[in-house]
Amino acid sequence: MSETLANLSSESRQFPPPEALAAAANVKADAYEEAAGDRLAFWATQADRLTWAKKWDQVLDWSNPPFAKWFVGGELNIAYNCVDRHVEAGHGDKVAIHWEGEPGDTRTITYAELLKLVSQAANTLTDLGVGAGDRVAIYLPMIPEAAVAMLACARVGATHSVVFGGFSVSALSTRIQDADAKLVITADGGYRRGKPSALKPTVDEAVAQCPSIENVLVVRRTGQDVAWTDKDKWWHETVEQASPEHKPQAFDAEHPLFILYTSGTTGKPKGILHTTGGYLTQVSYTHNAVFDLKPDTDVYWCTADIGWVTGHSYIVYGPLSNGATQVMYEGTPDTPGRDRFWQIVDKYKVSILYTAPTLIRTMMKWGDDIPAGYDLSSLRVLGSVGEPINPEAWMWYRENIGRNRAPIVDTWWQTETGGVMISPLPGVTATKPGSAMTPLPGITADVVDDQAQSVPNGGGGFLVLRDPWPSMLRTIWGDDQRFLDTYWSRFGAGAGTGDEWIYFAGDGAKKDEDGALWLLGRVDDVMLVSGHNISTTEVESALVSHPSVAEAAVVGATDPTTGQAIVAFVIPRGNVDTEGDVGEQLNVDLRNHVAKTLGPIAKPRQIMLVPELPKTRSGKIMRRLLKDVAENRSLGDVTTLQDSAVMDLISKGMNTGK
Ligand code: 6R9
Repeated sequence: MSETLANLSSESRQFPPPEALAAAANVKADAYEEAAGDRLAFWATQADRLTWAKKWDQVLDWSNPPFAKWFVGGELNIAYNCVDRHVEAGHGDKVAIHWEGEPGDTRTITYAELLKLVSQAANTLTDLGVGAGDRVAIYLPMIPEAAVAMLACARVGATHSVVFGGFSVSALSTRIQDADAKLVITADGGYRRGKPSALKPTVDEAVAQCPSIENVLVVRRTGQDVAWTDKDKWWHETVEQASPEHKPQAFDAEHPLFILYTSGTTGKPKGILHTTGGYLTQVSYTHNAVFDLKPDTDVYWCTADIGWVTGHSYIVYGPLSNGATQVMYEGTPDTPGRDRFWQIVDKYKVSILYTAPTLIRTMMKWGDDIPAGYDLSSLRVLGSVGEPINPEAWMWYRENIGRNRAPIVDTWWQTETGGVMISPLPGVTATKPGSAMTPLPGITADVVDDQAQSVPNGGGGFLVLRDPWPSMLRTIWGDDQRFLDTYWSRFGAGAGTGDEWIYFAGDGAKKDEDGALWLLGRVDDVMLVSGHNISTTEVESALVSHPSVAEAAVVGATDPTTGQAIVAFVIPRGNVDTEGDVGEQLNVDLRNHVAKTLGPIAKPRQIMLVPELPKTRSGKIMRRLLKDVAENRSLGDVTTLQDSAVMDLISKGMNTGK
């Protein structure tokens, strides 16, 4: 790369933590010093949050980098830690999950009931010949059985691979084949956008191509008709009839817990492998620290899908290991109305809300008056994850949802990191809108140049992680070489330039004058305009700061004069007129607005006003597809797209120049 990422925008607003929250916070400022003093001792202390059947002998074995072993010699059962021990401690009647189905049906599941369900499911897995070392694919909607299935796998030592319900036949079958799974757990369907949406036909087609699958366990959710094969078993005829007694067995700290596939931009999906003791230690610690969870009084709600790592770490393993009471919601945010989220917050008195920038921007587009109609006074901590949150969206979240009271934690992490790595602490950090701020205690993140040299404050470059952390990925399933090549060969010992092993995250970042970290998007998406590297995030944030804009995505398209030119796709706010001359004028205004905010080099060549943007199921904008449109190419792989009709709309608009 010719020069470090251009660092164009600046932000001076800052919000200190509320005093009462700071005074009672689970984690205070001294945690940073404690962890900096002796990092391994710090993580050993956090591992004591868990109940171990056998204590470890060594905190970290890094003798064969970058293949880490944490809590060597330790043994534990994850499901025991997430369920049984809370019941044993007398919290059996406490609500674990307030589940809200999309059509309005509800279920309340206490920890004692969860123990029964998980034990029954574990017994069924054993009956079906699934045990330690086997792989199970889970393809379910957001119903409690999704969490139960994951915990049951963990309980018997089977490694789960959750695939987003709604992914295509080919996405599902390649994941089943790569992991060589024995069992699929699925449902007849789930509810999305007000109607039942079938899952079973996709599984049937996929399983036909996957000889490794011996059985398919089917939850009846919608009651729709399903075709039946001799591999199929109903959940209610097996699990719900099984014995509720199951004795958990302890597994080694490095026993494989799950594989989760990330698609990346090219090539076949990478099966990210996580193991047991280090993973649970870090997700439990970070869930407690970042959200300041008070298990006796908080009602926590993470709006992610279980098919995303956020659902694994911050719906299932983090919250349940901490004995939290949480809300789980099946459906879409606009069913039956655009107020569904705020109605749920009000109904369950949610106190901690964890959601994604894409949803915040969508809510912004729908208008301030929708949340204004609800009592949101229960909310005390707000979280964001998945993409950089534009300062404008951050301020909207703070004012309209947090009512200028609740601190926002913008949490940076990845499937690969397992748990949150960079985030404010709600009782400690004075936050800046749009910044993930600083690495958590026990984490060493840095921003470096091409030569792996740390950049000074005010500089930009590549985000890296310098020391191993407990919930780090252990490898890419079945492909150690790809693990080395993707994450460890760019800098440091993996590249033969030093003794240190440096993890390359693939994100661009900058340090501001105070050393706070600002994430700038994927390095692959960085645009090179007349020799300047410009981040997609900064141009998008400049666009979103215009009062007419709800959401924006920018890409670099090949250009004969500048190498690449900036093409922006913009969704206007709900009330904005985009017809005829008014639309033309808005287009000119927006281009000028970016030039004024960031400098003339960042002025988009072209702006497309569009009704929607292509997103993954986890809400990330798929810039790769927009680039195909901007460069007039046929579209690449669309199998992980949330709604494939969106691309037709955008391509049509592009061709007619609208
Ligand atoms: C948890 C998750 C990882 C990529 C990551 C980065 C982006 C996630 C972010 C963020 C800026 C944040 N990302 N959180 N960028 N600020 N708070 O999203 O995992 O699906 O593997 O994606 O998401 O680009 O590298 P995953």
